[in-house]
Amino acid sequence: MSDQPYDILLRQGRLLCAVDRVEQVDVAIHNGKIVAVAPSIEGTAVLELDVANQLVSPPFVESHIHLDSAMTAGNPRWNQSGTLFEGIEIWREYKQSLSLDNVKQRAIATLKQQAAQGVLFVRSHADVSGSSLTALQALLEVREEVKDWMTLQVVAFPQDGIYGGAKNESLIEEAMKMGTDVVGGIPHYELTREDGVRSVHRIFELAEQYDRLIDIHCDEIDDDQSRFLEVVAACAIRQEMGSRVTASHTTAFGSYNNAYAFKLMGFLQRTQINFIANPLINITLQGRTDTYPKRRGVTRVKELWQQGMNVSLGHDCVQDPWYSLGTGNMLDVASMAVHVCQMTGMSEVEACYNMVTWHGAKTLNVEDQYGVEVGKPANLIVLDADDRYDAIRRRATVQYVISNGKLLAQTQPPQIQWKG
Ligand code: 17E
Ligand code: FE2
Repeated sequence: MSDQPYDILLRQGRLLCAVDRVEQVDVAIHNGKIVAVAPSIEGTAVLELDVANQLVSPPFVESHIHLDSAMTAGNPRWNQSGTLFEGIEIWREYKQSLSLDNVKQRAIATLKQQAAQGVLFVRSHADVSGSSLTALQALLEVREEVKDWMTLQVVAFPQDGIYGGAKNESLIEEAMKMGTDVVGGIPHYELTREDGVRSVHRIFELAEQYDRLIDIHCDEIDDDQSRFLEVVAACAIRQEMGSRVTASHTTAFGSYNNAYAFKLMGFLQRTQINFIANPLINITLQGRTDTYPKRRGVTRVKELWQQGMNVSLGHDCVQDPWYSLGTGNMLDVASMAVHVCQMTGMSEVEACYNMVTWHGAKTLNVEDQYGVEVGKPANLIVLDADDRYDAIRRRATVQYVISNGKLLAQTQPPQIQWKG
């Protein structure tokens, strides 16, 4: 480094490493890159931040959200049954009157909320079924408009099924040509089991033809006979696409009998596919047709993680027909996973933090751009927390968000004035 000042110097932060270790370091940032990470860095900076006793972490990764429907809760009506399927019907009504500007404005507002809370990588689904590609067009434009501060991947997601409407198969192919990053699907909601199997094959075909990643809403139902995950596994093994493939939700895996689950787990380990669980949403959507005992309706997160599979966590929804709450905070998601998946051991709590950071980066195939390491793009966050456990337990404030080498957002942690 010359005697020129750095752009940003973080002083004495507690750096979270991918392995469960915390080191006290200074971090120097210049021209959008991390240029030094060391116990003590000489020199000055345009902006020096004293982050002693605070946690320096790579940013949160939101690996699964639907930005096209975000912030529409209650429109045109509330989801009374609380089910996935009523949510799809409400969205089908809402999407009749989608406009480009309306989708863009809600998506950008949601992305800003996420970024302010430390999320700098997002994978969003865009519904490409029905009558138009408005949602997709809007999110592709948003991807471009936010690219200086947010990495956004867009999935072509046929909410009504690739074979659930006359035009849907051609719409998803058109979406590939328009430049989506990922091809999606929803085999458990295709009209027949055979259509479901066919849809998975078609998705793999499109991914190969257009050289795209795959992320399928798979078996998001409490039906223990919903078994499209095995079809995804078979295609991933045969096409050798494992790390480029993601199975989202897979909630039926929580209902499979153990003998079948055991066999399936062996197949899955051969695939190296990624999993995304959405515990906030599936703990509320699933189990709705049960009386008691009532199932949790979340996939086998702990067991997949224990078997060495890559599992990340998504928020899935922010104020939409499926889930009316949410602010986009990934620590809410990690906290819910700790509870619902019973990951309360210390290494399990830490794993839940990793599922909203490193594991998400792996799911998105962005590991080469991700991490607080010299030479990488300067994307990092500073949390008002001691470690992973403390961050999740207190849903710690993200005090600084640095994106591409610039301070993007700053939040003051709450201060209690004791008046006793
Ligand atoms: N669509 C779907 O099929 N599943 C979901 N969880 C959401 C939308 C939010
Ligand atoms: Fe979803």
